[in-house]
Amino acid sequence: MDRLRSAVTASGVSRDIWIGLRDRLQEPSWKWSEAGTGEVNYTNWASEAELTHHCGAMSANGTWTDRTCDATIPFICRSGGSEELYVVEEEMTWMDAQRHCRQNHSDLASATSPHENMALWHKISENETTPLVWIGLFRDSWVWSDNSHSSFRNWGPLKPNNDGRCVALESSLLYWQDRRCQLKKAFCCHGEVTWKRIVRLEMTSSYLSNVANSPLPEMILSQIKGRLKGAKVKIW
Ligand SMILES: [Ca+2]
Repeated sequence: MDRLRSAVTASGVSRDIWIGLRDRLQEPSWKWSEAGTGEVNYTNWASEAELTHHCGAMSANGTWTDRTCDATIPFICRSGGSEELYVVEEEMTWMDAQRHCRQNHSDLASATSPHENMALWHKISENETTPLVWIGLFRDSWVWSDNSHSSFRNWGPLKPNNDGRCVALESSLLYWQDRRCQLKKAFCCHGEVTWKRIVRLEMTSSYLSNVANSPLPEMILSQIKGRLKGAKVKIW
């Protein structure tokens, strides 16, 4: 997000710009809020058959349940690297809880294995007044155009508001919002950095008075081209 902001600032574009996230119009899939967690493989749903909402919470017995994301309940954050878990008893919506965790810790905690799930459950069980807490589980149908699995989302308040299936970074550079894909906007690409180096080679001959009229330069050039065959070198 910081690199994106720097690139947009450097470009001088002061309107909102397209980023590579779009709605794939398919069944939403579950993801973890924490970066680098990839697809959700391990699950611990109390009942998988009746999942209808878009945000995930952990019950007092360690199983997961889905809730509408606007529900206000306590939540559990993780601090990056330290593996430390923090239960925040203040009741918030899932999005506000995510924002709180990102600002004060690392992110809403995820449970990508039985071991991690146990750790979250133990932490939550320390306090009997929190029967249900938000964990970093959410589902959406947004996908990145480079097919990466990043679950990083940076929606502005009350976004997405379902008025478009493509995503733009707002001109404030703070948040994303959904916009109609037909709109024409500046955009930002990413790719590998290509380094270019130009080498100039000058040759002089002490025994040919008029090199330009001799076949020698062509012969030397074809020898060099032969040696550099296959290398990404342009000779002119
Ligand atoms: Ca919108």
